[in-house]
Amino acid sequence: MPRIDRLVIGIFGRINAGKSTLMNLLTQQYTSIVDSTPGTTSDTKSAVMEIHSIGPARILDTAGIDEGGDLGSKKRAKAWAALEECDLALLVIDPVQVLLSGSPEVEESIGNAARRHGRSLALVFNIRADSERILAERGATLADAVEFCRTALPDRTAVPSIMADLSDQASLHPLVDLITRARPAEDAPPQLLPFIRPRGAVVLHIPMDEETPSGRLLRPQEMAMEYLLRMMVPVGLYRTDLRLGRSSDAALAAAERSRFESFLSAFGGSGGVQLVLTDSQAIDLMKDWVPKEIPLTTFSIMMINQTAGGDLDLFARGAAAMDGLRAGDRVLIAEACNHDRMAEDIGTAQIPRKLKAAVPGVEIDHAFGREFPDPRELSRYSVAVHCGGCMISRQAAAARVRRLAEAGVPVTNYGLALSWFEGPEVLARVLEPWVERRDG
Ligand SMILES: Nc1nc2c(ncn2[C@@H]2O[C@H](COP(=O)(O)OP(=O)(O)OP(=O)(O)O)[C@@H](O)[C@H]2O)c(=O)[nH]1
Ligand SMILES: [Mg+2]
Repeated sequence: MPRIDRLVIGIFGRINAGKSTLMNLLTQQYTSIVDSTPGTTSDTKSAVMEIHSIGPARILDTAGIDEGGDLGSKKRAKAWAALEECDLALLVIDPVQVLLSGSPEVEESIGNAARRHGRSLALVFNIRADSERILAERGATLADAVEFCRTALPDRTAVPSIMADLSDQASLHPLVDLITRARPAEDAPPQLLPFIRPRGAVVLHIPMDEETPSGRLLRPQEMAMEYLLRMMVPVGLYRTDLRLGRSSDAALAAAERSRFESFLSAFGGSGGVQLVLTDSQAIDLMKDWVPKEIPLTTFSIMMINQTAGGDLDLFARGAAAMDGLRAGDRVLIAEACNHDRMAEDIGTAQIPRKLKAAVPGVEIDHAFGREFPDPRELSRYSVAVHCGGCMISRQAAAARVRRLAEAGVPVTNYGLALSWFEGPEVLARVLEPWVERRDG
């Protein structure tokens, strides 16, 4: 499954402003239910599409953020989460609705939140067939109403906007044009393995345990293979039997190690292999089996470097922060995908076991799937350990990192944490290929 970098467009506004109407106009189908009942959209509705002249996009239609009560605050939390992870926030404003309500405070809070999270913002004034007539009855004009709404917004003259009747198909063109103008400038994602050169082979070490799904390889493994083949780099695939490799029977363990060593030597000695890229959970074996002169790193470090836009340093600092963990400190283990968890699952079994052994008395919580604590809840943690994030978008991963930064919580990932357990030299070793690149 290729990783498609989609532009994420979020649709926000007060109840009944016409958000779902906009969703359906953009996707050109009845994606979201449109109804005059206030609060029709509850959960965030997501649709993927190709927008001509823009490319692949994901559109998020959210609930109105101004609903009261318990359900209202649950809907609001979902909408704010969508705001954090979109690239561009479209704020749908019905100027009649705002003027009649007497205050543009809902629009103001969305504008402020977009600014606080550094999201690009554009305004869509939804002008209905009867908007002008209703305003005229109150002695106001459309221009008055629009100006009234704009006063509430940060940088109000600079925010791009359109006025359109969203129930009219003819509004599609100006809408796409607005998105084109307002979308943030693209920064190219960093290369997957930027230090690789078209010379020696790269060995991908894929041990496959009982959790490995059959019928396919994992996404990071496929991505690495594709990247290396494009680079004309020879790729060696190798599977260790972890049970044998870790066996207390020295002869069995030695035999498994020597099987790996003969594989490496088949490439013509250490000069023939420019990197061993391993599943992080096998770092305990690889750190000894891979000769020191061959660079060694892990799939999950590769993934987090790309997902974090090259800011691997942040995660290295998070790993260093694990040195300061003491009894009673809380650690959050976060995993972005949902899978059924087997006995030796990395997030629920391996890392907690090693962490408790390394720091007796440490407390561990988990966050799985799409849910992620807000900065207030996060501030109780001393460190967060995140998975490679291969199943969530770059934007969603970045939103999590921002939440952690806001809460002042150092963050690291599975690969770095598993290397940290093996000691400072091993941690430095798996980071070295990435550091070299920055110096050179
Ligand atoms: N005439 C006209 N009606 C519109 C327009 N936009 C929305 N409506 C109507 O306004 C009502 C609410 O529209 P929705 O698109 O469901 O609004 P929403 O913002 O998604 O509402 P919630 O999900 O309840 O927050 C529906 O009855 C729509 O038919 C428009 O541009 N022109
Ligand atoms: Mg709706």
